[in-house]
Amino acid sequence: MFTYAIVRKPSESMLDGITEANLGLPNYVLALAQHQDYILALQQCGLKVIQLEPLAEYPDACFVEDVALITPKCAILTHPGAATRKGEVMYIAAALDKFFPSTGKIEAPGTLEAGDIMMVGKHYYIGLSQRTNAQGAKQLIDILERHGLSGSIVEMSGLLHLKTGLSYLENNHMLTFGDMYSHPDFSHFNRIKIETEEAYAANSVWINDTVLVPKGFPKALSAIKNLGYKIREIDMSEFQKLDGGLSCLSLRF
Ligand code: CIR
Repeated sequence: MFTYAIVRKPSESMLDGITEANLGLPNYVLALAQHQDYILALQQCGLKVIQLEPLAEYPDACFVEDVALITPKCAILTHPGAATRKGEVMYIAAALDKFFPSTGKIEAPGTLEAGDIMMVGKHYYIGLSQRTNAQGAKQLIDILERHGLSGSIVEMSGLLHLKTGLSYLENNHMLTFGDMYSHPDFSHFNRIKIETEEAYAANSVWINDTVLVPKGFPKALSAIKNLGYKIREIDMSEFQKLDGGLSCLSLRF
């Protein structure tokens, strides 16, 4: 169960965010409205939402999930692989200080973005991507093991982050897109296959028995409903234009 979420309001500079989506520039006013609805959805799941101020100098700073990993035992600051995102970390550190007496940290030459990390109970799967390298993953595994948790490295390709193609919905259920469906690391889960045209919905988020699902993906929606979850749809169109999925807009703990 989660109690809190941390989000960061998008800055107008989000128009300069990193993207390979080819969906055009986001509309800032619409993005703010979608972000407000995202916050409302978190609150409807029972979470207390901590809202951080926009950071104009960091266009991707609203994607807070990437700059820290919060576990029930510890918080870990990441070291983003994207050069323009490295500076976001000290700002999230300031916010986490209030909740966590000490935090671990990923250091160069390790890189890691927490969009590449999927939690399954006490185990953390870490995808190797353009943003997360093996040194970063190994550093994280060391920190996790010091806290009685575990981690393992997932080889993958063609995804921005591990959770771009994968979401754990608890109760052994997992959404999988593309190669992730047949990936041997996940063969023991009940894998739900997300179709190519609905790939974006592979990043959905379980929060206290509700699943937040991006709006506009009917097959994924009904597959998740069939698992017995309550559903809350959120229009994410303006964040999708920046390759941002549902999970990356919050840190949940
Ligand atoms: C980036 O490329 O870093 C941002 N435009 C999107 C980050 C999305 N993060 C995530 O899926 N965890």
